[in-house]
Amino acid sequence: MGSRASTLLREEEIEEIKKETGFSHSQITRLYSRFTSLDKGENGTLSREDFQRIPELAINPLGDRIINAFFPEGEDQVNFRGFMRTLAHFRPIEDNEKSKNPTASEPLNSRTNKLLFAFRLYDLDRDDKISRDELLQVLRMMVGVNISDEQLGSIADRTIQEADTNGDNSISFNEFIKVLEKVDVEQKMSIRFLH
Ligand SMILES: [Ca+2]
Ligand SMILES: [Ca+2]
Repeated sequence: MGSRASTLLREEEIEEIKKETGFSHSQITRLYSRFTSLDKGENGTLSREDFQRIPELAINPLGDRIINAFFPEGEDQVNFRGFMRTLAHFRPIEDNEKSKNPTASEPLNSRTNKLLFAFRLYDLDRDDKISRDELLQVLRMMVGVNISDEQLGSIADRTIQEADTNGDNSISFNEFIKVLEKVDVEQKMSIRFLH
């Protein structure tokens, strides 16, 4: 495969990505050129190192976790399709999507899918529960070194106590949703992409 061929995006592929992710044609082609500029190996996929060159991720305390979310389990490369599927979680919900037919399949950028994405940033072992330990790890990444382990521990305990309604000492996805019921997740988890 020549590298020239991999720099072109076929029309059919754009249409498929449009359907799957809700991005517009021009957003897809712009994000594709961003993708290819990050693709230093010029093999049509991104590695973790490629992602680390994105400044917004490099400075984000959860950057490594977010990067991880782009990779299917056990893989260390992501293609453009997979890249777009993950990015779609951050696509703002447009007004005309809010009143959508409820029987249609849930779009990737719906509130529930945004929350699920956030939940998985915590749930490192993917057992569908956030344990005290997993919560502590994320808290530590977010607050830096100014807070003692003891204080962090009590924040984690309190958070779990408040969220945990079935008493298993961990936070399930449903419990997570309830905690964030009043939080404007749509706003917080949206990135304004280029138009
Ligand atoms: Ca877990
Ligand atoms: Ca629980």
